[in-house]
Amino acid sequence: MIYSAGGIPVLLPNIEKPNEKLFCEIAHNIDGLLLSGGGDISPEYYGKKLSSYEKGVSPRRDFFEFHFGKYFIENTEKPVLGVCRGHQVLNVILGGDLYQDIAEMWNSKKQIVKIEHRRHGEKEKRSWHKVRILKPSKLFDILGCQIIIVNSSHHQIVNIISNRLKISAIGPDEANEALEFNGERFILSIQWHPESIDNEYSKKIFSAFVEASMIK
Ligand SMILES: [Mn+2]
Repeated sequence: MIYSAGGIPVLLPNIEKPNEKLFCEIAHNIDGLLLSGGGDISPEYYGKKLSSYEKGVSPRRDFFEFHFGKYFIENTEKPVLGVCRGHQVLNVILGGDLYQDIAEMWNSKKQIVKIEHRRHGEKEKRSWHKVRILKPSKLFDILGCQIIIVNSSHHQIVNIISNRLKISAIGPDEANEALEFNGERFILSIQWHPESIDNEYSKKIFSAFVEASMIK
């Protein structure tokens, strides 16, 4: 998606014990940071204990993404795009937290609407649901419409939002489906997987990110 949008995708080295010099070199040499999908973040990064809910936790990946992501946000003005796990990582880096499982959200909100966000069935198919894009928002400016249908394969959901971010999309159950930076800088994250949806909306998200990355 990055390449199709005119950018050059580069994988970052997941060094076990990164230091600030490495962070500085990488941050200097890339134009934007994409935080991609993956397993659950260790809840120690948002002040909770590891539970039976967490799946696919990678301490090494968590350490690199949390510390490099924080360095990149604090020391550059370059764009950041978060996808799925990356959406959650961004919120955690900036001081927010997560429901460790959708069941926690259901229990805490006592809401009537319960929709499926998780993968389901024999082949672990992704669910699909509507999201409402809030406006004014950067995401609305990018997509140009208020309701879209997105895929969904997450069982954790953003709970407390970082005070440096604001909500830019919600699900029918008010689950947080997108966040963006309070301010001009391009920092945007989405809970769905646009890279697996072949439509205009997905292309617009990656094009906006690559375009923002090219501004010097
Ligand atoms: Mn969802």
